Amino acid sequence: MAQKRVVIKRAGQLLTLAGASKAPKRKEEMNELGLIENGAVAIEGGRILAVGTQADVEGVLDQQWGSQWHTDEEIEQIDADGRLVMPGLVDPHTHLVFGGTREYELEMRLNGAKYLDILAAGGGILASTRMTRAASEEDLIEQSTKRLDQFLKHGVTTVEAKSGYGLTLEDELKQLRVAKRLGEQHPVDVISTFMGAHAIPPEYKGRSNDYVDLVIEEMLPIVAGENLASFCDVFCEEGVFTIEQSERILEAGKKVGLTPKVHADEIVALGGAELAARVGAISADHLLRSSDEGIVAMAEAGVIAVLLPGTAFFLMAEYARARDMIEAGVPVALSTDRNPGSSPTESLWTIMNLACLNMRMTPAEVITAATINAAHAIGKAEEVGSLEVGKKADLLMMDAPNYPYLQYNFGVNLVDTVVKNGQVFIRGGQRV
Ligand code: IZC
Ligand code: ZN
Repeated sequence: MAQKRVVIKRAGQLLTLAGASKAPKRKEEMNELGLIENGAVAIEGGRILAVGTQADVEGVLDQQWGSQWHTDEEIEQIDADGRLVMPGLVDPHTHLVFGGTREYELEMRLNGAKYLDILAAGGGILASTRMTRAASEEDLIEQSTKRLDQFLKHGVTTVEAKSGYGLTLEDELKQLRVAKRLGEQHPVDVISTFMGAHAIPPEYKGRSNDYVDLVIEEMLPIVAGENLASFCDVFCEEGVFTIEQSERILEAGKKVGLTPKVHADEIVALGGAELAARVGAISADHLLRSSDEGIVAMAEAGVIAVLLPGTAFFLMAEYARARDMIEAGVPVALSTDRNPGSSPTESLWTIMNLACLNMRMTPAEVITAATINAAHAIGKAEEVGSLEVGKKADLLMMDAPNYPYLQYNFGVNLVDTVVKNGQVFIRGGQRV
């Protein structure tokens, strides 16, 4: 129960990520994890009541709960026994809700087909669109719940979820309603983004401006009016939406209260990073091909770079220039980009591993990028992403003695325990 009292004791390393709820970490700050040796965390009412060294937390509890709390059977006491304790992971970019799968495209790509050619031939996003349109809300709930279950097992306690496989008003609303229901009924919190501009649907082939008009005039006002999304995102890419079309959509989104996000410079360098800076986007995502000017523009405008190395890996493409971005002062976050085409994984640990080894981010930077900076990228940093008094009690106990170990013992799930809103949902790696 959310009201239950919980204490986690004897954490060998406790990573708090404290002190960055107001602004994301940049540059050298990304290496600061707020590490406390021999730490403890106390939880009440689903929120963090105390966090610090074991001695400090015990002192607070003696005062607040009375000195007999150690033996109180109503209080759940978790002995970390020297293991690592850290915030629940935040995944700031997923395409969680979709029908069907696209495993056959992998072999096509291994045989030389290009991602954008598959899309132009009516496959890719459009294949997922056909399957999503054909699915009922109940089907989508069932399929997406499996993915959320995997996220939870992998220690992800908050995800952003985009629409964009409906591409009609009704089918976009269906996806967003499913995302909302999932957030209500699943332990993982779901934050929604409207992405009607994910592809040009077949009915509008050759008439992309008419589709942009539909997104702006019909979809955006209803999505915002029904409070179904916080953000508006666009796939700004060659053969998909141009810079001009993307800017029109994002500006129209702003007018109805949706904060812009951009799929920027993923495959072709169109100037998506510059666009994100110009429209005041909260994040620009992908950025595999971004220019130096784009990186500087993002640093100056405070746009968060959400990097998705799973996509570079799975599309066999070059990785984003994370080091250049961090050195330029761009706050960097990481995400799975969970989607059926270019990154079919729920393991944010795999993503961190790729970021560490292929983008040369440090073991500390990747943790910052998947917790507090990720929370900033979805406007939730006051609630999640770090272990601080008053924040949601979303935390992980890892089967690891220290944080560098998380990048070292790769390819396995080291999550032992997941606490979400003060309740244990995973214990010993299994759902309880
Ligand atoms: O379904 O292929 N890049 N959108 C933009 C995607 C990848 C998702 C997909
Ligand atoms: Zn995406």
